[in-house]
Amino acid sequence: MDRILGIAVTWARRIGWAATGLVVTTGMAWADRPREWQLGMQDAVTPTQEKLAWLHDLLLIIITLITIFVLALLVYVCVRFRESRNPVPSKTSHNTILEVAWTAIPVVILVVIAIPSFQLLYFADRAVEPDMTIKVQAHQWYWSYEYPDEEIVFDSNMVPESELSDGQLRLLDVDNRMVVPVGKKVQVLVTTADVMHSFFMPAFGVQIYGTPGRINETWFQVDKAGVYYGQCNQICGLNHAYMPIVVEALEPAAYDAWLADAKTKFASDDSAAGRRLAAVASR
Ligand SMILES: [Cu+2]
Repeated sequence: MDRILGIAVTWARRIGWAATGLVVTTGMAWADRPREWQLGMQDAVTPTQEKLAWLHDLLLIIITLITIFVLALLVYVCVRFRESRNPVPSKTSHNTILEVAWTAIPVVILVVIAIPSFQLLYFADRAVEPDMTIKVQAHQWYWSYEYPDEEIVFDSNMVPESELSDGQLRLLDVDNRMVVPVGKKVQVLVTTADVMHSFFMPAFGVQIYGTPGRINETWFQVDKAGVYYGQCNQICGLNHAYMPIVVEALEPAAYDAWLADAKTKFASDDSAAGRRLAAVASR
């Protein structure tokens, strides 16, 4: 099954790449973002998204087989039992074996879907022994990222169209990226300072609501260095479309260098952190 899925996915990706017209991102490390005429999902860079893609592919096969089967039955019935071919209809109204089968088989199919589905829900829910924690706070209309262990906190605002520099993506690039080390389990705590928002990173398989007065938990582990793009995907007001998320995954040495720099640039002062907490608590 894995092999068949693998081949199907490889071909889906090839078609997707051909359709994008091979957008060239020269001089950049691996990056994933929405692409023109994209088919399918972004490439997985976390274990969660790998499992999500696998489940999606499995469901696609199951639903395709069911649809073909039902369509074939309908066509057969329309042709075989049309009035000219079958002028005297049968009065049959019960068939025990058939009725047991069409109850039991769907149940089996649902169980086959439910087992990996629940496994994945629990897997994605929370990090077991995370390496680090990042607090994500949503605002109308930007994000702030806090690294409590490193005592840094900073805001991340979209780069307006008029200020885009070469290679920056319209509506997707930000002034300050969230930066994480490759291969480390990052616990993510999400909340909001005002209305509901949602932290959505397609290549990570992460989508979690920021709910006023609550802290929601999720995690990711990026296995490939690069720049990844996401967006708020809970309608949160006028500028909902202008609060993108950019996460940069760096190799450990580069991450340490970023951290040293960030500690001087973004040192959290207690009054600002206190104000944020008060804003959340007062909701
Ligand atoms: Cu939002």
